[in-house]
Amino acid sequence: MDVRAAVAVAAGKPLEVTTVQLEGPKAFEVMVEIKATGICHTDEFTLSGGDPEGLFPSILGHEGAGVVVDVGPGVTSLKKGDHVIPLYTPECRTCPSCLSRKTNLCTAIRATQGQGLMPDGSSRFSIEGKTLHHYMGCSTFANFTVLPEIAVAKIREDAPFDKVCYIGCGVTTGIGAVLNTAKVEPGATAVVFGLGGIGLNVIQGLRLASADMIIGVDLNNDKKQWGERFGMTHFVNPKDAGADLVPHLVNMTKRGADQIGGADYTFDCTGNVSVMRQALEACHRGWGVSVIIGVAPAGAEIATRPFQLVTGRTWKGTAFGGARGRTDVPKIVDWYMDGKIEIDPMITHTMPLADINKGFDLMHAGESIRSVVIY
Ligand code: NAD
Ligand code: AHE
Ligand code: ZN
Repeated sequence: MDVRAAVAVAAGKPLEVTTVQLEGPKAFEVMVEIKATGICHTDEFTLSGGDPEGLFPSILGHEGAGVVVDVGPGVTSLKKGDHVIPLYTPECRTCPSCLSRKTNLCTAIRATQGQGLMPDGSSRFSIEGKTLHHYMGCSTFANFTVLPEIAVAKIREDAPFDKVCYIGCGVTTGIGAVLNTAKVEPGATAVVFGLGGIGLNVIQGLRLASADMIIGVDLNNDKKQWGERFGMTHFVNPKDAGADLVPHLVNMTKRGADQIGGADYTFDCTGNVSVMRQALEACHRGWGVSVIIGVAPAGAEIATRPFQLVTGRTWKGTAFGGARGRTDVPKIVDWYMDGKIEIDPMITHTMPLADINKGFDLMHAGESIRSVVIY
């Protein structure tokens, strides 16, 4: 069938909005009509050419919500009409990773997903007979897409697509990094580097976890009021602290009889490897935990003195906030619907698919928190 999609034709080029062809779902697959999709910094990262797994031509997008319109043979957990969120981290519940209970990184279909293909090794998307690659197993920059059944979370029907699409990546990643990966305890001190679509969700996760001191760090002073809106208690612009940023943060986090300083938890939400080092080194000696959320371009590497780890700091990373999508995403939708977490104010811009490149422009200009394409 013909569908409308924004095609990533080559690295660094604007998306081309056009008609492409989509095959129906095969065994254990479903077709979903995407009603809305957020634009995440990771889409920009791949489009820029920085992603070692980036493939062109492809249909990007991984932060969607929509309705199941067709199911392939063998599908048992979904039916036509179900409201769903696509999952770039699937949850098969049978692979060694799912069964380990130690990770959310299901390995059932990771190899083909990284090749831009469905689990049977083929693509459902094409244009004039030429193959188009899927992206992160989702390809939500198309008004219809095909997904493996294990990569779909069924959600309640009263949740608005144009808001809960953000749970498909940014909300779950930020809040999950706090609750699942760092396991922040009440009263903790925390520093969040980068107050964009992810960092603000880390901040609201820290508020949910009852952290005491939540320091936000961003180069853009406009982010101060954004951070405060979601629970940030202090703001630092690295341009003001200069080379002394780490000692400055360590000093700020000295409390009571503890004159060593350093945060209990820090989070990198920038994808900049120098910031990742600062985040680790701003952690408290003996117990500080630093969580890397940002994704860095091909060739980038992190560095620190081993002494930083010898003296008890822990460096961790998280994908999709450690969330098991089919289990956790419906719960996070409930949290939103019950008013436990906020989404609406972070969706600063909406646009039709035809204007999707404006969403990328707004991100580059630092003017948006989240842009959402509404189909
Ligand atoms: P964004 O562009 O909305 O926000 C990034 C923020 O970082 C901006 O406010 C920017 O001003 C700030 N910043 C940039 N350089 C900085 C520096 N040197 N010091 C302090 N602040 C700085 O991006 P986003 O959507 O919030 O995504 C953030 C990162 O998280 C990206 O790298 C993205 O690819 C990654 N990400 C990872 C996961 C995951 O599962 N691990 C999920 C989603 C996004
Ligand atoms: N393909 C990149 C890595 C990109 C990456 O780390 N992606 C995160 C999600 S970012 C969402 O906005 C992720 O899920 N990682 C786990 C995985 O299996 O990809 C590269 O560097 O090769
Ligand atoms: Zn994302």
